[in-house]
Amino acid sequence: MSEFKLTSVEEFEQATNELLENGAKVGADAWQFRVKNQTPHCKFGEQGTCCRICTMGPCRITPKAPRGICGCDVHGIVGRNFLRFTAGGSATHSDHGREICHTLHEADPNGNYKVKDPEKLIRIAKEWGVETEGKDIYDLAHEMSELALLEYGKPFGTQRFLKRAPQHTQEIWEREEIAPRAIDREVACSLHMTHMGCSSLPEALVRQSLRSGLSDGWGGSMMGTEFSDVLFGTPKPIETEANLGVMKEDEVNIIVHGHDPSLSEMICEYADDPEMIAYAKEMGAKGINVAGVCCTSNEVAMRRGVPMAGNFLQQENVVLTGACEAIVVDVQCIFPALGPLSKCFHTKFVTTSPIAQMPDAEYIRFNAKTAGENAKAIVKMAIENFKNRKPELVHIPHMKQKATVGYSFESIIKTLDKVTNSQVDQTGTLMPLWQCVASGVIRGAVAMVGCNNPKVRPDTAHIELMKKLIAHDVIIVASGCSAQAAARAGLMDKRAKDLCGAGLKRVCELADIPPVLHMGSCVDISRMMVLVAELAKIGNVNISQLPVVGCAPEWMSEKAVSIGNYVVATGIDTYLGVEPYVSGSTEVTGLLTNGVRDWVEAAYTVEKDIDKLGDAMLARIEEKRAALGV
Ligand code: XCC
Ligand code: SF4
Repeated sequence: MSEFKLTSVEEFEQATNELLENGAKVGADAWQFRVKNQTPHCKFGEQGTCCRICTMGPCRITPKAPRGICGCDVHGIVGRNFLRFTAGGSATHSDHGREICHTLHEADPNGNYKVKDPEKLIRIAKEWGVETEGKDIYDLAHEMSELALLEYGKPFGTQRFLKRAPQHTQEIWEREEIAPRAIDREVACSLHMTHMGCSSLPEALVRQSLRSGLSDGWGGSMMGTEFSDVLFGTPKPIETEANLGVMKEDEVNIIVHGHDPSLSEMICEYADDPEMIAYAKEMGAKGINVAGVCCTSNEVAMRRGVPMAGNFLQQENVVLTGACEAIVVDVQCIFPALGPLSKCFHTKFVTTSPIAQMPDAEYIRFNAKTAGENAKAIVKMAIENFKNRKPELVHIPHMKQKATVGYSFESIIKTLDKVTNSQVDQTGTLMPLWQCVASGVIRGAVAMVGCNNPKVRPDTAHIELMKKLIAHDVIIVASGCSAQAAARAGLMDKRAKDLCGAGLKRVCELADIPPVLHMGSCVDISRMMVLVAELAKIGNVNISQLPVVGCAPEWMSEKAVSIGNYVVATGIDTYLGVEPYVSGSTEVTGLLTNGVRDWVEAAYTVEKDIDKLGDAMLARIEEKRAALGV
């Protein structure tokens, strides 16, 4: 085996520059150019001080004009904008979860979608108090999907999965009136509260932001994760590769991009179909290669080992290789730029969801009933497009790293049994992890999540922070584009253990894991919530006492704010490397970075200097350890 070396951000950039040169030959645009046209950004937007929720405005707050026409002050305006931002993210994640529940409803032993993890379905059914005895697994699936869908609109009660949290956390949520009710209600309530003439009190707006976030993390996202596992299998450790070098010069390259695994799973099925492979060969290709971008990539990497071509800010790069026959998208994080960009090459840009429709695309409407035919048509279209490739425009940067992925909560527990040094027999629990943390072999854990953002040199923050943290014996769980950054750099190669401090290195060796564990897509941050909940229970402490923090150093989307809010509201301090649009209000900023600690025992820290961000997290972890007396 060749010697192990991380891929550096400089190497990433070199590859990107070559691709931009490739694009220049055909007049391709790219985000790197558009950023220049958009800089400097609007100050009012950046600070959150512009209100346009009624047509008396838009109102912009300045020293000369401290109130909008209705009299709303800057704190009300910033708070309302923040809540709307959160609600957007919460709606998006949760609606993805809803789609999965609908797919579950279509599950059929002879249909497109099967129940691949019946055991998990039964486990959740029992958790929800549903009778499972003697029931056909498909009947149970349909019953569960209907119950799950009711979580979106039920008139009374709170989210079912809240019961997974430790008692103390549940009490906080009740006491602070942030226990999320029906998911759609929290989103609608957020829009209602921010309508002209409703809430302008920062406390009320921030409180609802937490509640709406919680309806995502412990509601819609959690159902999305759990029922995806039921349908497509619960991830187990699996080998894969990451970076643009996973694309193949002599094969049909199909890139799946977006979030919903219902589509990408089907594409993978058909790409493996002997009939399709034979057809590809007939068309002059050696085979069919599926690779992914963004979270749908994480989904199929976790379950099938499908390679990860790149993360968010690499989506244009896959087309710029000139070797992408089709980029097939479902929902979320898809650049509308892909339409015009694809036209510069032979690439087919295929949209599939009524939720994400874009110009300059081929729209093949995908749904659970026709999923098989749809996927087959898409794969065929890509195969037939192979001959249209222009060889002079093909440039695939030969850069990739090995990665072991697939660390669902369940597989983490299984894996950890290998390091158990427990006196009592507690196999199948997080006891080994707790012991590693309590003894100091591992100092703590950081959940690294979120996007790329051109405001940060792409991937630098993710990669540099991870390197620093693992060197200090802090284990990383990662998801979303952060996980892909890690994989592309090589941090999910088990050999990255050599970059760890002695304690973490030992754990990596015993458990045979990389120091950065891929927990999945962004809805799978719900897996991290389950992990901390169980760790707190087994250590008999509160979640907020654990030496664990969350970090989104390059985040950009509304979803990321919704995530941040539920992570904080779960009692986990959260560190951001990009500022949310709240700096215009001292009161809202004060609440988010400090005030909410009185409610939920955690708060946000914003720090744009990567090094300082890392130091702050390490200091917080050590503070928590000291307070625990470990
Ligand atoms: Fe999107 Fe989920 Fe962000 Fe990546 S990390 S850019 S939200 S794909 Ni979720
Ligand atoms: Fe202006 Fe008030 Fe209308 Fe907002 S709600 S646009 S601050 S008048």
